[in-house]
Amino acid sequence: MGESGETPEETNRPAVLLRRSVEIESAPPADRRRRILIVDDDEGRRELFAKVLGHEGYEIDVLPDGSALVAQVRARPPDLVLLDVMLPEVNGFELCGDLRMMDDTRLTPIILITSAYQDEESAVRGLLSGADDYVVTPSRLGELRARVRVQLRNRRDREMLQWAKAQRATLKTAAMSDALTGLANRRAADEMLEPALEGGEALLAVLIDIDHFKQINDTFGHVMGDQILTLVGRAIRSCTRSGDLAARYGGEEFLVIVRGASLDVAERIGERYRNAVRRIELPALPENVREVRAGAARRSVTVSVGVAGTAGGGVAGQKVLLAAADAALYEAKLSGRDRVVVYSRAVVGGREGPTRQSGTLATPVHLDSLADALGGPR
Ligand code: GH3
Ligand code: MG
Ligand code: MG
Repeated sequence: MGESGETPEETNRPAVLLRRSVEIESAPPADRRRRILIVDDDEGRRELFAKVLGHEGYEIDVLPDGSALVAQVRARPPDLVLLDVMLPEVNGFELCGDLRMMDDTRLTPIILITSAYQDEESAVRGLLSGADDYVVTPSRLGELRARVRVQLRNRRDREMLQWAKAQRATLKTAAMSDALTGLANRRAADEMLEPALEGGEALLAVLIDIDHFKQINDTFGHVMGDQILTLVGRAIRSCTRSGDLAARYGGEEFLVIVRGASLDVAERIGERYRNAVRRIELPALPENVREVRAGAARRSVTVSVGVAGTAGGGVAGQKVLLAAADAALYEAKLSGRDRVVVYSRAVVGGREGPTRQSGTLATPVHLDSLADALGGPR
């Protein structure tokens, strides 16, 4: 998917995809008709098994030997394989090993067919070669039916368990994601921040807020507003390193947690995000709002960025870190928007407050008063 030339529909994709995947996972494995593959060189027995198991309601495939086994399981994956031990050329033990090596059949139940005159050793060897069970035939057909049923029941239990696990993972992902942008949400950001700060990690909190977003909504409508939010989210994601976390932290506010970085690089990183958003091409507007847009003189989306860090003149504690980033963001808004302000306690003669690397402080904010106002730990 290219960054430019996208239609407004495409820009909504992450949210739609997320919702759809949740829906797909919510259907448990279907109680479909199970398919059994019988591999036996004795035609009479093959037909007998096919008839007995067909009566049980299973779909039956048959093969006289192992030569076409791989192609068969790929074309029509069985839910269970009934495998004769004594086959011409390649015997059942080896075929059993082959099936266990293939992704398609690694977990497919295999029942070996041994004849009454074969000894215990062949049953043991069969089980050790990867079979799940064996049955002595053809005399004990009731037992064959029961063993097939047990294996298929076990398989179904496994499938249900896998489905439940996948379901849980999907729900967890959804609970940690922002449906509109596909980024992490506030909860995910908080859950990442807390242990990182407790562990004393050097990190930056980069708070990014869209400028005049209310005006964008008022001028172009909420649908376009949402599309722009999605595009901003994508721009932010595109410059976030793996291991860092980009989250939609509030309505039109984003938080990036940059790990292993100190305030020395804060401004550069903030600028990276500011510029990424500046480069966004706005979606094509419907005819009737084009004139309004020209009148509104807003041809690009801009953001203000506040950065605070825990190392090199930084602060400690989650609340204070975020409040410091917020104070820096506030300063960026006050001093004209579309800019980056870094909160540093080191820069202005030991005074604490948000500061731009160049320029003067418009509103110094003291960490003490910040923490007091928040009533939390520093
Ligand atoms: P500033 O430059 O000071 O940040 O101005 P602003 O207009 O961006 O800030 P303000 O806080 O006044 O308004 C934020 C707006 O963001 C108001 C709200 O309707 C809009 N908004 C918040 N969440 C969403 C959303 O999910 N979709 C849309 N379309 N708009 C949203
Ligand atoms: Mg045979
Ligand atoms: Mg805003």
